[in-house]
Amino acid sequence: MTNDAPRIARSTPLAAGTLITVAPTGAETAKADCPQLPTTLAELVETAVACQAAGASMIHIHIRDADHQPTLDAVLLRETVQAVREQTSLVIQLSTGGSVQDSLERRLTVLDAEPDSCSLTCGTTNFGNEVFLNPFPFMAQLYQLAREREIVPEFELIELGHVEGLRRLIDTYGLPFGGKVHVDFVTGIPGGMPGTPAALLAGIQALPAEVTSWAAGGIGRSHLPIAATALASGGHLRVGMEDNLVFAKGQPVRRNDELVSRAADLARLMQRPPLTTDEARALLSVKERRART
Ligand code: KMH
Ligand code: ZN
Repeated sequence: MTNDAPRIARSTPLAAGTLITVAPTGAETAKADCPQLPTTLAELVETAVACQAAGASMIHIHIRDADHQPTLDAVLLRETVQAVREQTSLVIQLSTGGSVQDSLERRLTVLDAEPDSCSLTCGTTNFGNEVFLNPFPFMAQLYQLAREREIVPEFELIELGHVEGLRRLIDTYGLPFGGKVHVDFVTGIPGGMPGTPAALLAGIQALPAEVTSWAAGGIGRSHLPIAATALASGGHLRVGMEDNLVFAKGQPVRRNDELVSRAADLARLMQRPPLTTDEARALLSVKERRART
């Protein structure tokens, strides 16, 4: 035996660091059921600051109105982007998925708020008892609009078949703004791909060659096995109360930064420490929109 590092055959080159995205709010959980969910602008900004300190470098934002209901209000979206941009250096990603009740037209208007990034789900899917609509013409419109506005899309894959939606977008329209293709597997949604290592590995194998980075998150109790599988397979992480409200058995999540801290600890254990926000910006090729001081 020598002290040389063991030679391990790898099918996926391991990324050096880990992009940790926090999805703090979502559109599905009611404030009344979960008072610690950040739904006001002040709560969201405080969450963003704490999550950056804990190791997050991107935030996936859904906003709520004064009654804590999901909204795509244009003024509030702009205010939110501005406030998070002033208080943190996180990559700001706005959800274009909204809630299942939002119209396709309204979901396109999210880009008017000038985020760094936007989500783009690569196909229609069952979503619990609902249907989350993403017909190809809508995906194509969002893809082209994002490129026109110099916004980097994150391609959300909820079902295995969504890799084909992504492939069709790239084949038809070419690469997105910035030239990078970043994917996020959202696993474990009832009706989507299961939150299992086997399903995630199948998804990774099926990714188009143009993909430059990928992340994964698991809904509910699948979040830990999915995080461990992603880290071991060269992927990045998404965590947060949009996806998971239980920290451990009998222990509700009290704050989003608890989930980010645990993801950061896992990433460091795996020798893939959290990326800084500057490193995340470079990984995703986002446009610099922050005011120079
Ligand atoms: N709330 C879901 C219907 C996204 O943010 O782009 C859609 C969603 C995906 O959360
Ligand atoms: Zn979302």
